[in-house]
Amino acid sequence: MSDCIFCKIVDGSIPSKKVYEDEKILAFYDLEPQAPVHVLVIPKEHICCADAVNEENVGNIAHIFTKIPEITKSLGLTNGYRIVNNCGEDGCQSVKHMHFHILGGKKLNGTMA
Ligand code: D5M
Repeated sequence: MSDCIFCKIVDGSIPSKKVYEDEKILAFYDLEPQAPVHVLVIPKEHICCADAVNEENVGNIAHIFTKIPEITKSLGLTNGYRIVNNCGEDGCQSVKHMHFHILGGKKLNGTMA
């Protein structure tokens, strides 16, 4: 999508600090970190949010989860981490390209909302 900032990160027209990339997914540091380690993992395909996951594109999302152990190990997150996905207005999703926040590097607080 031409006006999507994460699609622009995928095509290289907006720079990012990459931590992992393959043909289906990209992981890069969040610009506004909310934990000592804060990385976003996205499908390269533009999927707006969890509401738009279907049988055709779910392989890209599944692939993210198969790579998260490798990505988190490379980030030194050997004692756990949190995965967050915000969806839509009430979920406070600000970038409308599906992404998973990986947060860690300290004992995170226990509240979810
Ligand atoms: O989270 C969207 C996240 O995306 C938020 O934590 C900031 C981050 N962000 C926005 N622009 C960039 C760029 N250009 N690089 C890296 N990180 C970025 P949400 O769940 O939608 O609220």
